[in-house]
Amino acid sequence: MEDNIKLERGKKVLKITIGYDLCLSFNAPIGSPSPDFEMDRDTISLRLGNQSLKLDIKKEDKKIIITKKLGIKEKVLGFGEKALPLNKRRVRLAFWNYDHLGYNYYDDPLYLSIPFTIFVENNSAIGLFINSPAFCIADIGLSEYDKFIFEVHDEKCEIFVIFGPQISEILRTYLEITGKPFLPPIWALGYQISRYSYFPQDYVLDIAKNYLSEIPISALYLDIDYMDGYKIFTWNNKRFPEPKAMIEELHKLGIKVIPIIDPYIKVEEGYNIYEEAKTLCIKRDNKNPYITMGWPGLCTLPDFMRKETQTWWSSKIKEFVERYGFDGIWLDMNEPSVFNYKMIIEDLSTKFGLSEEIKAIIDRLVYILGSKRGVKANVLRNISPNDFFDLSVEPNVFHLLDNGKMTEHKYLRNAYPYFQAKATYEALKEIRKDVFILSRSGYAGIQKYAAIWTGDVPSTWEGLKLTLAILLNLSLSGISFCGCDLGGFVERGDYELIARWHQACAFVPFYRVHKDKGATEAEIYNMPSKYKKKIKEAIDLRMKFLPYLWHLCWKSHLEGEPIIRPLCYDFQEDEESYYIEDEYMVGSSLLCAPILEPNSKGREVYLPRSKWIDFWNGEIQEGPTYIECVAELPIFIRYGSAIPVKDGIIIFGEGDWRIYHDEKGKVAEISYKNNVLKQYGEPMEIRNIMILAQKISPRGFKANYNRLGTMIELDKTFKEIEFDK
Ligand code: MIG
Repeated sequence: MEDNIKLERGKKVLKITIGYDLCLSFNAPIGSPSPDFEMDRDTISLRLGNQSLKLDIKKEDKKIIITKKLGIKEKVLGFGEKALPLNKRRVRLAFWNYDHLGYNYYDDPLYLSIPFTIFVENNSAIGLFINSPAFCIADIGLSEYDKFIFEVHDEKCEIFVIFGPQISEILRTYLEITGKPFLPPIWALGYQISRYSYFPQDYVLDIAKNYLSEIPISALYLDIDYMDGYKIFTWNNKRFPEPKAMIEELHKLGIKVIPIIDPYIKVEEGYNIYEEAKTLCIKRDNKNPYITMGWPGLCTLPDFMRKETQTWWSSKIKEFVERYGFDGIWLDMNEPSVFNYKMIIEDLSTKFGLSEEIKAIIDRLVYILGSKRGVKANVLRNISPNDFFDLSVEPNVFHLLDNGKMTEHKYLRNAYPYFQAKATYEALKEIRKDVFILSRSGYAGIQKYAAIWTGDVPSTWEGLKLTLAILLNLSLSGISFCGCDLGGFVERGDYELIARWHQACAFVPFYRVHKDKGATEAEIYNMPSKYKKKIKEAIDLRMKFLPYLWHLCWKSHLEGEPIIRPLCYDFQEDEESYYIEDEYMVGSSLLCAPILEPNSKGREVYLPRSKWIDFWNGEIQEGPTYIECVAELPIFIRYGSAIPVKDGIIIFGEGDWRIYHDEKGKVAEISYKNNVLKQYGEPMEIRNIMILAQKISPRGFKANYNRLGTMIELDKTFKEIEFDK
């Protein structure tokens, strides 16, 4: 390697900087222990405790190539939003934010790029975060079985090697580097509703009221049709004659309102946003703006890589949110995704004089073929940004950076949504106590600013299964507050699928129903009662566990722990746990094993090493084991858990429990066998306790209980409860 390489030791981290002037740079956490290392030409050998790692780092044809040997049983986890199993082997992944309509298993890339992975071999984990927002490729044992080859298509990057040996430690350190997840407002855990699009105004109010007659909802989203000709920061006054009054009324009903905002700026003389932003946009060359096609037709895009643009955007967001009283912002198309294929249709039209009708047919055709977009991660082939030309900004247009340098899009595309979310976050932070942003695209670090949903997943059983895998991949990559379109987005599966989807995601942090234009009307109040009942039960169950989810949001925010996670996070030593992505842990205390097949009454559930209690029937199981379980939504509580729920606390574990509370009757501390289970967030009042174990009885208060699973009402005077063995 040449000499423009810098090495810094940090707490359990070695940071290797190659080149200068990265547009988004992160610091290694300060402290010890820090790894020892040696460099011998292209090879760097690192060691900390009994963990070691060897990386080859080479520069070749304007690329940086990082190589590492892969063990036969080595697991490769993370890498963000990937439609792949937890353990990624024999695949080639691209990092290029991409609008992937109707994706399926192994379709790659998707909307968001996170070049962070965790290797696990013999129960020992090491993390690797390659910070480059440029086009990158990870070849994980595809071209050579025993090699991990990461290509950065640029001459600069930062490489963070993160030592474990626990997966949880690595994730925590990664979040110290890139930033802890934002703390969502509590309403963001509620049931939220959306479709493409709710309008006009009266209909929006009707929908809200119809929902409320069935189930509480916490937020309603306005998709692109609220705008005037898809021009951002405008209103369609015909559809929404009094937006302010409408929002006020929704607020009175206890419903938050969140509008979608795309990045497109319509090229239109006299449109104030265009006039103001003209000079702040991505450039075709030194003189001209980059003009492309987006929802409003010909448009340009703000160049978020520049402070000046961020400040401008923040001021627009502030103005818009304050004027109408919105409660959050939904950022879509921010990969950024543009309709280059429409430019081609326009070119054809100019050449051959196509009618609007023919143009519409071609457009529809491309939309349908859209599900064939992207590339397959398990097929060996060369990949370049040109593979994604149909919907991506051209790789060779320019961003003007703060240092005055013009830099091509391909070197920083993946960081675009990061800076947009940052500017949006900073705006909301100034005017709102609680900030909530939902973003489709993102990059490492986006977790500080926004929640992420998994975009346009097909409404199929495959889509449902896939969604769980993607959410777990996101969770292991620092995106704690993630979710999906409940029921799927593209097309519309049957009611059974929609109901199962609501159950499967009952504990998923972001819980919003959403669907495509043209998809069958499927608001729950219009559903057959059988399915409506199931969905309502799923929502009730979620609401029961809301205090636990809230506690986990705090934990994620303060300590960098994922809210939902794959079994291998809590049971790293368990080989089986790396191959299970149809079950998930909710914090460390609850295991959810949803039913993901049509026409089934139950499923086989894997329970890792621990004692577990079936939440529904109180049966105790000893893991590791596979069991047959018949339930609408199988859930299990782990031994030694205290879970705060709406009407009390659920505890499972024999003997040695102590629960203390303060003068207000709020839980101050729970300890179990000398382990303190700390409460985060707003401490809860304990009115009831559900004891899920036969062999304990409380001391210090009187209670009539004996039936497993019944809540015991407490006498409010106690200060401390102790449980006998
Ligand atoms: O080109 O705003 O993923 O949730 O409803 C499609 C319309 C644009 C894509 C988003 C979807 C949203 C839709 N958008």
